[in-house]
Amino acid sequence: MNLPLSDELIAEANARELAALEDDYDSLGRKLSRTGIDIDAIKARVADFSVAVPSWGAGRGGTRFAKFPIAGEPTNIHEKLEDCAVINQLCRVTPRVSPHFPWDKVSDFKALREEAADLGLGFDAVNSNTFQDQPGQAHSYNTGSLSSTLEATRQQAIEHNIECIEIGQQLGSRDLTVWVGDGTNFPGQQDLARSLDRYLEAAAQVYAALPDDWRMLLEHKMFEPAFYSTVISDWGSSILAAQELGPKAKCLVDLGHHAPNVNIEQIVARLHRFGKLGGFHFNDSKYGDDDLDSGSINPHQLFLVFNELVEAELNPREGFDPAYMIDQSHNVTDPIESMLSSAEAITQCYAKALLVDRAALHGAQQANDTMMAFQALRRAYTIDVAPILAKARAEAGGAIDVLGAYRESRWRTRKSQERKAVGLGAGIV
Ligand SMILES: [Mn+2]
Repeated sequence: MNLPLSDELIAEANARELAALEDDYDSLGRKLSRTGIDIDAIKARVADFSVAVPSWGAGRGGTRFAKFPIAGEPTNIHEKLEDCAVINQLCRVTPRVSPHFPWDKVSDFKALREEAADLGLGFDAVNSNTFQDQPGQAHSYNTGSLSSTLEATRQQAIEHNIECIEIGQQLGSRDLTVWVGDGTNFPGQQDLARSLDRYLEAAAQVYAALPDDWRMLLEHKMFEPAFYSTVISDWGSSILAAQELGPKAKCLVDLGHHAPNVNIEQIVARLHRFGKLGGFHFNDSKYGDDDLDSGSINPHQLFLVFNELVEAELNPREGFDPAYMIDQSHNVTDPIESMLSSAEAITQCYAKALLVDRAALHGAQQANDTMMAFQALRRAYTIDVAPILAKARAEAGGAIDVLGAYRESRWRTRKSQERKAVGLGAGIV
């Protein structure tokens, strides 16, 4: 393996932090043992946890108004993989990258898989793109893609998704994530029922091309780019489509793709109940699909989502194996720093959910003791689990202080001297 940062840099940074970490870890261990929790067992669960990072998240995002690139930003999939390797080397919870096509297209995918493996990375779900036109494309997606009224356009979208499956097989992926921007901006623009029929018929052809051990993850989104109606707008449309397509079709919940204040943890529980929870995209939002950093606005909601995911782990339904991924847009920060911070926030919420006294919670629920049921969650939420994560990271070769070690590495500055500049322009990602 050929990791991007030097092990000595991480070891030296850790040496300065180790005594304080041991002290904090031992103290937290004594506190948890008083309630019968073995901190080392929690640490082992945390060490097993992982979340994928999106290849496109390695670059700076933007809004439809502007994008402000930074010097040293990755310009192609090879440089994106390098940056993702830096993230994983420091935090040790992001060993897989979710690629996006055609953005990450190369001529030799076997070589790309080896290149990633050499950086300590594998590939997660492949993402198709039928929401924008590519140079030289025969049919525009300006009428939609899988639900377009134009048969040739639908066929092109089907073929693109099947090509993504074929690429994913070469990369070692097992999931195809399908998000379509299809929808309308005007009442009457399209028939609401017939557009779903067209989507289902086209999606069934993609589904038919799935290898036996593959899943098709349907990602719903309430609005944008379409602002009046969206074909797969909510978890209801998503689960109906997944049920119609078959057992390999599952629903993917993106934290940002709902109406404000929707109870997303309940959606997680519902989808799991029917064996249809296939994956989760982590981000945060204030107004809508803002793609803010995970846990930056509402960490308590993130904890409540993980509380349901841990409940789901304890009560698995058929094939429960959710694909966890960060999906956010880094418009004003160094994307590596945002993903390090987000991976930490996500793993913290997972660790806190593991600390919930399930017997106390379920007992209080059964006894209709509302306050004690809530307190079972609150007690876990208020525990500072940072020492558990830091120790798990350090034992896996990562950094105790991930952002500190990253800044010390001067990675971005060094890359700004090697990589060519990214152009200006708008760019929702
Ligand atoms: Mn998403």
